[in-house]
Amino acid sequence: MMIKILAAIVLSLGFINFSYAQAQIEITEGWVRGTPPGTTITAMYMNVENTGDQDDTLKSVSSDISKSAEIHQTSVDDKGVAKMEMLESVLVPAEGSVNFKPGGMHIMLIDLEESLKSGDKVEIKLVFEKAGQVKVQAEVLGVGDKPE
Ligand SMILES: [Cu+2]
Repeated sequence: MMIKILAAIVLSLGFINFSYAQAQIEITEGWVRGTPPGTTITAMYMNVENTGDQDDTLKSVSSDISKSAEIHQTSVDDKGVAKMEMLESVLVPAEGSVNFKPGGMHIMLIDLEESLKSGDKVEIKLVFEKAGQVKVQAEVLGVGDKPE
């Protein structure tokens, strides 16, 4: 009986240590581009900072305001044509950060339920391999606006 209790204590201590060592994710500067009427797709941008001492990976994204969401990378090919490709995941290095910004990586919100007006707030859910689910409140900016 005593051995069982000791084992339980050791296991729970091990678990606590493990959770302290996990990656810690902080999202700042989250914003979404507003949409003109009739547009059903837009992009969300943010800065993802990993303050932990282990690498973490963004694995999936979703939102309540769109039927689907994808991680995209915009790139310009050798003919000067911009195109977007879908990324399966994004590595966020320990004590590092990844910036999602116009012309680079973004979260594509696809099949919006309604158009997004400047000043609206939307919630985006990010799932990281180690940090788990992280919710982001992002402000909607005007169609042509840039963040401050
Ligand atoms: Cu895109």
